[in-house]
Amino acid sequence: MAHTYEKRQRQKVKQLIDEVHETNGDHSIAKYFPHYMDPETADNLHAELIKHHKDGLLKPEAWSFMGKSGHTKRTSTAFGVKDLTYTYSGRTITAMDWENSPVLKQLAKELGEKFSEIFNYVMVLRYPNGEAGIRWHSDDEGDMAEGSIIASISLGEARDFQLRAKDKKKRRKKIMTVALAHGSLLYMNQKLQTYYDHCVPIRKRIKKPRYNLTFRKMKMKNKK
Ligand SMILES: O=C(O)CCC(=O)C(=O)O
Ligand SMILES: [Mn+2]
Repeated sequence: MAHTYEKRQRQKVKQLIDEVHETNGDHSIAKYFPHYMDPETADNLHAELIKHHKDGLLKPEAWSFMGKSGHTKRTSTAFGVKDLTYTYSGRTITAMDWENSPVLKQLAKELGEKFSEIFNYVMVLRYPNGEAGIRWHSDDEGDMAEGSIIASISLGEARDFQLRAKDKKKRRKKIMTVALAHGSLLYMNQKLQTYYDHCVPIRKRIKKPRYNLTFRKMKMKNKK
């Protein structure tokens, strides 16, 4: 059973990556590492994130749209070079110093070595259940350093992650979906953000939380 599931996941991911390569010609790259973390390391990191949540470090994100406003079901926070900011969808998330989360600081170092990148910021998102998602978007904001890749780690309940070409003519098979597993790593290069959008769709049958960490390199001028 688990074997069949794994096989299906591998096929889906292969399809996702092949399609990204096939449709690009612009060197957009997504790579998925389903077992990046061994189960014990993943569980320990998950426990650490639950602790950050219980300590009240994650906050709901404000939104306003066409005269309406509210808060997302997701909560978020960030760690990194102290006071480095990231503004997206009209809200700014300011990093707490890495020293507030030594585990994330260490992971930033490891991932940085793996991908030859200097990650100075990690955004932490918590989806309390499948009622929370993130709409179609790309992470191509001006705050990100030129050429910065994103290393995305998922913990807790697996959630579907979708990719589609921004260019409607290139969408052909439309949407690529992969369920991001506990302890997995998704690598995205910056060109992927230029040519593709991604989202985490709402899945009402999912009742448990999921955490997502996106390690990024921000422009250093973005300090408060
Ligand atoms: O939760 C995810 O896997 C994606 C999160 C995301 O797209 C973002 O933080 O920009
Ligand atoms: Mn994103």
